[in-house]
Amino acid sequence: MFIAEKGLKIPVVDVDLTNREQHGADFAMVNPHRTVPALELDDGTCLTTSTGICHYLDFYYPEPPLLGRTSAQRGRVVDLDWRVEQEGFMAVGEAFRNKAKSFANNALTGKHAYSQIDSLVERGKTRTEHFFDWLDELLQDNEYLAGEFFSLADITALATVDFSKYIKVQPKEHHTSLQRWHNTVSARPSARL
Ligand SMILES: N[C@@H](CCC(=O)N[C@@H](CS)C(=O)NCC(=O)O)C(=O)O
Repeated sequence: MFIAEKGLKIPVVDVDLTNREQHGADFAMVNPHRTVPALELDDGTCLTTSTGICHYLDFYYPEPPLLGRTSAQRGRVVDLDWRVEQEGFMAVGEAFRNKAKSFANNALTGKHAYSQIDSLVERGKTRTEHFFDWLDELLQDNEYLAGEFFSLADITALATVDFSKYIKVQPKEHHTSLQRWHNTVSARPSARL
């Protein structure tokens, strides 16, 4: 979504996670942490987190700005993006990965085998509900997460809210600001790719 918002064309190589391609020798050379996305730079080095990739791309292609225009805006966007990833994305992941059979020995990403912990399924769901409460409150006073402008924090939050359908936790009817924001950002052409 970030790449589409920037209007960039970057060659994409799909990694088949359902067939554990991220654990194969080829992908381990790209990203030893075994997660997607990864971005290979012209000098052959690789960036291995969405945060690193988005900061890199924003520096080279500043328009349209997706990390804010001022230092204060940038600080706010990065602040929010980190919180969304930690308290939203990781919460959904906690509920999802500790339940899905395909993750029986990979409850955490990466090369080490971590077994599932049943009680983390419910905890992840509860954390996701609390995340939605927080998001709704934030969006009562803000059109987008960081204020009047669309940013990386909105992209991470949209991915998180959409991911939450897999753990059967969705924004509630009373989350009217969250629903309004979700409709707006989902309607962007970049969200439909
Ligand atoms: N935003 C994080 C997310 C990384 C992440 O959790 N990626 C998942 C897909 S959304 C993955 O690669 N999973 C591999 C696996 O489950 O083994 C990052 O860029 O590092």
